[in-house]
Amino acid sequence: MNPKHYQEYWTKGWTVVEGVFAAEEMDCVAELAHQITDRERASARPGYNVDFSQDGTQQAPRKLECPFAKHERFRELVLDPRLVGLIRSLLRHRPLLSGDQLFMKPPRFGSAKPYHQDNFYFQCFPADEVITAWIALDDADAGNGCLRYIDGSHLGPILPHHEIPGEPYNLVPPPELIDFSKESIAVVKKGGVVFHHVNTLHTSHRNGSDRWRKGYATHWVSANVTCQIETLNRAHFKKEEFKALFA
Ligand SMILES: O=C(O)CCC(=O)C(=O)O
Repeated sequence: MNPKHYQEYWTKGWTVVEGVFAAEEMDCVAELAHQITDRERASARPGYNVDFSQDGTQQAPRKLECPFAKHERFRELVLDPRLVGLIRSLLRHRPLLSGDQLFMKPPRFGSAKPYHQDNFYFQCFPADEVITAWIALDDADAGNGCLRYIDGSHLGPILPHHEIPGEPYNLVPPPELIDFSKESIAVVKKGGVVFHHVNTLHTSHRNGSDRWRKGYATHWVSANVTCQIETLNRAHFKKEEFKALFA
């Protein structure tokens, strides 16, 4: 871990490490994600797992849940020492995988993910021992809806979040509580990883480009982390079939 990344993570609440994986490795994983979302199409929830074009005539996958539990290849990627070593350095503790989700953001109509703090959903403490590693399966930039952060927001409180009408899966803080002057964009190349603290405010815009923007978000905690809601009850590292991977 380069000290610049460590410093940036703890000052801004996020950092980008380029070149963690090779582009070809990302293509294999992306292909697998497409195969699985194709298989799951019949049970996909519109708006949540699937995005629609404005005229409603086209649809494409938006989100694949729990890839780690669905295929060995995802497990190999997530547990790769190149990734786990970086997380361990930032977290300062042995990382345990709590959950994962793959955000697809299809070309032209991939929907926005509004501003939020993961810890409003997770409620895991101490927050400094909870981190997301977002693996770029495509080049991500402002054009195709890369991640955006409010620098330093991990140092503030967890804000109240309210449901967006018609989108029960999107909870957002009141905009007047967000300091938009501190927004930065997290441009990253395929194979790079964006790390963020669980309290950092982040968002991603709609994908108006003709390119995919796929990111595999993996959520990690240390063994000290506790939670009053069900987040950790369904954590991968606690599941009978995966326990040995985190022993
Ligand atoms: O990939 C995105 O657009 C959203 C990702 C996100 O909210 C997260 O990883 O916590």
